[in-house]
Amino acid sequence: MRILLISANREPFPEPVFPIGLAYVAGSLERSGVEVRIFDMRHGSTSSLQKEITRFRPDRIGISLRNVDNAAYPFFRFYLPSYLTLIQSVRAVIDVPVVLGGSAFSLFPEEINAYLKADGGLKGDGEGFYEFLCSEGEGKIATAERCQMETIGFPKNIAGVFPDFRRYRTIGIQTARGCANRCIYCSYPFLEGRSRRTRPPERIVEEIASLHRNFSVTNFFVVDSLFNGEESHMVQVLDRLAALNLRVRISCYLQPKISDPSIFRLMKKAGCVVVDFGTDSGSSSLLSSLRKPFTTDDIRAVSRACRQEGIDHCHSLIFGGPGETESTIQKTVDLMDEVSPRAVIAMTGIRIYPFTEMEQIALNEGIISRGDSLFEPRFYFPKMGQSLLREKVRRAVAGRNNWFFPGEKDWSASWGYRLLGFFYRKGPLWRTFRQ
Ligand code: B12
Ligand code: SF4
Repeated sequence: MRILLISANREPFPEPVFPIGLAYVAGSLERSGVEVRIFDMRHGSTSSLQKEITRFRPDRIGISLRNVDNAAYPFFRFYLPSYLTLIQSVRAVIDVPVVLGGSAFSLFPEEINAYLKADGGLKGDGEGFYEFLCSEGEGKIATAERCQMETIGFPKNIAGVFPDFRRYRTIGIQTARGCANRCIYCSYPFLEGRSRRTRPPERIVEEIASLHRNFSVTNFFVVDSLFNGEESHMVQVLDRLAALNLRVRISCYLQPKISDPSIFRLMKKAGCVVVDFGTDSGSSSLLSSLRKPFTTDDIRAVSRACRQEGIDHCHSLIFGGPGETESTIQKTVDLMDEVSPRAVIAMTGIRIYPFTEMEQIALNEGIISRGDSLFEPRFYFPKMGQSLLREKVRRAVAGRNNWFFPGEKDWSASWGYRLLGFFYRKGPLWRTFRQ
């Protein structure tokens, strides 16, 4: 069987992201004896896709849909019209089943299948794609079994299967799936599961070492919702990486809570020199209303430890949770001033996802009504409303040049931003901010 996998994502902001989901799907198909290729719409045109389809003559086409929208307010972007154009251009040259997957599809399977008039798809882990196709699954929407974490991995020769592989300056690596926390707005536990499933540390480090040695990859991003979701597992991975002494640079998301600050020394030794903390707020009352499992003292402690070890870090915030007021906004700004990270990335308003507590809160507060679709993005704002919230945040942050608001401008269309990305090649763009 021949399967062509297409990555539909073209979004360049905040950086083009390597389609790691498809790399793992391709790896599992290859191990099942399928002849597989990946085509990337980020780097290819419609006509080059059509040429590739005519040349490869796949028996099935799998399309990976990562993003529904950019989850940013007020400049939100809805990507489905571009996916519809893509699927129409596929149908114009071949008549084989076109099957969907990816995080966007897992969040809104029925809506997306109907919008794109596709031949069904698989929600959740894509490692079960071959079994899904073999059980005549196309035409249906199925939920994948959670896969065995020791079986996941890239194809043997990723650059052969995926010719555009070398065009990515940062390659994703996954060490675990799932999150046991219950932050009120978060869709990750729905997407990956409510318990944490870890990959064997030796497999993760082998993957990094082989990408480094065979393809000269030096920049990696750990795509886990939280690299430190299970600290002891993260430490095992770091220990093994540090022992190999590879010349690699690793970035990751962490929750701002660590049992022992010396772990940051180990991180640095392992090459993990860029950290993005999912901090959300600097106000204790907001942290508890969002159900964050850490305190403002934890935020202080991790920032201090990063500074001591020379680890570049940023804090990602969300303004506008239930109970946000002028005073909680000010507390957050004060805490960021105190801990002084390289950058602060802040969203105002919270994208409401299905199956989250936020959906229920928004229903109770009359922000959405029962039966409303959340497919086209809807946002939660606290009682003060969106314009006053944005105004108060703007005023509180005035004069600080290390703060960045992704939703306040259509950055994808900004040439300045693209040029910055072209010249700056060592990790996330927020590292270009002056401290
Ligand atoms: C890491 C991450 C980032 C990092 C990426 C860093 C990097 N260099 O890779 C950064 C911070 C840059 C980022 C940015 C953004 N992100 Co993001 N990100 C994630 C996160 C946490 C993990 C994604 C990942 O790589 N997962 C690991 C891979 C292995 O999983 P996967 O892609 O889902 O693939 C599996 C399955 O989906 C399936 N599958 C995938 N494709 C296919 C295809 C077929 C045919 C089949 C059958 C199966 C299948 O199989 C795969 C293996 O099991 C997810 C949340 C999550 N937990 O999923 C959000 C997520 C994908 N991001 C999201 C968003 C919105 C964004 C941004 C638009 C935010 C913004 N405003 O800037 C940008 C867009 C960036 C871009 N250029 O596209 C949303 C998308 C949902 C939505 N609202 O549209 C998510 C789901 C988070 C959320 N809010 O729920 N992100
Ligand atoms: S925000 Fe982070 S810690 Fe909270 S549930 Fe989501 S992934 Fe887990």
